[in-house]
Amino acid sequence: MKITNAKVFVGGPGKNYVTLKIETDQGVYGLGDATLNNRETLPAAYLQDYLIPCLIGMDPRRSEDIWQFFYRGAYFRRGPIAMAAFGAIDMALWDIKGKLANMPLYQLFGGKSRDGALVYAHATGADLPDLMESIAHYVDAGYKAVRVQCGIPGMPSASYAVPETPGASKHYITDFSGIRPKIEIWDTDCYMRYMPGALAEIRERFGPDLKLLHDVHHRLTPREAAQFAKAVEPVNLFWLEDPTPAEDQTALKLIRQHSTTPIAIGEVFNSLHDCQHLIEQELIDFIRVAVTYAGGITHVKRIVELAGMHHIRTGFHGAPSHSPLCMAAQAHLNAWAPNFGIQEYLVLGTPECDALFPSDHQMQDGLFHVSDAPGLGVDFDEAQAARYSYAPGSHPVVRLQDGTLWNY
Ligand code: GCO
Ligand code: MG
Repeated sequence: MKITNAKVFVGGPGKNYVTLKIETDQGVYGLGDATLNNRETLPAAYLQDYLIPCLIGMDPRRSEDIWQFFYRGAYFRRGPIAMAAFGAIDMALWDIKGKLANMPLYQLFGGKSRDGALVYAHATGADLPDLMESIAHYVDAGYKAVRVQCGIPGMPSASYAVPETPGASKHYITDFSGIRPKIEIWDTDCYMRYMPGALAEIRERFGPDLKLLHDVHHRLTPREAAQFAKAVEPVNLFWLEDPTPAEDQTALKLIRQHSTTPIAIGEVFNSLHDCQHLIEQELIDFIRVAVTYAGGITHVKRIVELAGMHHIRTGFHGAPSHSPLCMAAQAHLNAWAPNFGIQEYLVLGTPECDALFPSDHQMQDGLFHVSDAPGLGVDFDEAQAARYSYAPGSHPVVRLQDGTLWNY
């Protein structure tokens, strides 16, 4: 069996999905996602210029050897661009494997460990009352877990992922007005003074059962993060995400020494080696890698298994930038993983997105039910894809009030 062709598509409804389609001499094809948010053309070029020419003629069933060929063969290993490109190939090869076996991928991993996988939605508000409304909306829709973010009084500009005016938008959307980023101004004191009390009010209003998550988005120093994690302990968060930038992994030790608030980290990691210290030292509770950014199913499965040996559960990244293909790959891992925790979930649901990526994955009562179709269980409509093209966008850049550059 041989790979005969591979194509890359960039674009989508309000997103720049990078979709790989691998075709074979037996008519079976596989689909993979290489969407690296706001840097989408780079994994697309990596695939197009360097990987696809080598892929043609390979046996698609040898997904392990192909992964090793590209990873070890690259010499300059790791990094989000290369790993997203390898991830897309790996996902597509697993998709082909599932179709050849006539089985959904979770069966190839070892079968289901649960019927539905717990997901969390993003509730956001320009201020606390606006956030309360957004949370109530998700609770009414049956969600059992919600990530909560709101505007902070005194904060010079809208902080991470929240709309500027109440009711403006319930989702954080990439700014597609061009490559030059918007500037956000951050004030740690305002955040530290306000947010623990706001989280306590949310817990008070929604009771003990609702799982509450909060994302600090790398904004605190280790000492501030330790203080914050300790202050919010009575709220009983499901997790506190990215309290500090995770390059300095010893920082996590200080947080652990001061608090039992569960910590989730890893959405910017792209390799097992980025997670290894945090996992082996048991400095986190949830690992947040995404199948796309971290080299595909083959590599992420290794991360999940290492995490499981250290009581760490999964909480795969599921920001709106991930295509339904990445979300499907994660859904199959979620159905299988003995140490599954939760899945961030925002992607599916618009008619345009469903038309581009038809599937019968189902969300019900806050649980994700993976499709039983062979492979990933998501298709890709090339005629629909022709409607879209790349639109340059960027993440904001964050500065402190005195102009000092900070972490987005
Ligand atoms: C999350 C993330 C995202 C990131 C985005 C960057 O928890 O979902 O923090 O919102 O900001 O993925 O590209
Ligand atoms: Mg995050």
